[in-house]
Amino acid sequence: MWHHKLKLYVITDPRVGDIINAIKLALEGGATAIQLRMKEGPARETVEIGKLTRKLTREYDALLIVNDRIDIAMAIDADGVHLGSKDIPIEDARRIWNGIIGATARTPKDAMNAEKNGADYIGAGSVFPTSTKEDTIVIGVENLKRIVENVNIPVVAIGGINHENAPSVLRTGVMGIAVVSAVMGAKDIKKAANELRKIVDSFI
Ligand code: TZP
Ligand code: MG
Repeated sequence: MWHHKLKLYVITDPRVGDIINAIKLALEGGATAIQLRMKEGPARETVEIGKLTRKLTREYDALLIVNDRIDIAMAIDADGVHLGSKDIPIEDARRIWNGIIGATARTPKDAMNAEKNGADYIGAGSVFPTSTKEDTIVIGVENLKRIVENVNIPVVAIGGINHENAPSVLRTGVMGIAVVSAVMGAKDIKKAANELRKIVDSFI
């Protein structure tokens, strides 16, 4: 089962210069999943980076999830795709994609709908304020817990999660934590991933 690979879910940051090197360091440190999140730039570039990421994630036995783009997920043989409210609806994605489908949710209602429509996991947040994504709504740990309690599929928490607040997030019963800055924004990416992984391992 792939669920346990949601533990430390590291998302790429376009602000990082050498994305492939950053991904390698995150995997060395103990990331169990990598999400390729490239909102801008040509699809061709995302596919190129995606193929290299596919090789690396296989080497480290980690999941590869593509944000937004089911076509790119297919082209690079990713394990999953992560879909938000403006992306292809889950039920339509399911007709053309046998892999993992993750769905974003801010409320238990969103999460229950996503589960009903065929999502395999929920990305819930933003748990805390974050400067990585614009226009996020902060839901807090209490609402995160309500989401976890209302679905049967695994929940990954996202948004402003770092080494300090990770324990409070992990106590809600999530299957993992998804981070951008706490790993990709660290001076020592490998060390940051390794320390977060240790925290996650002490709970899950
Ligand atoms: N979706 C909700 S919050 C967020 C995304 C992609 C950004 C999370 O980034 P960080 O740096 O871990 O707060
Ligand atoms: Mg999206």
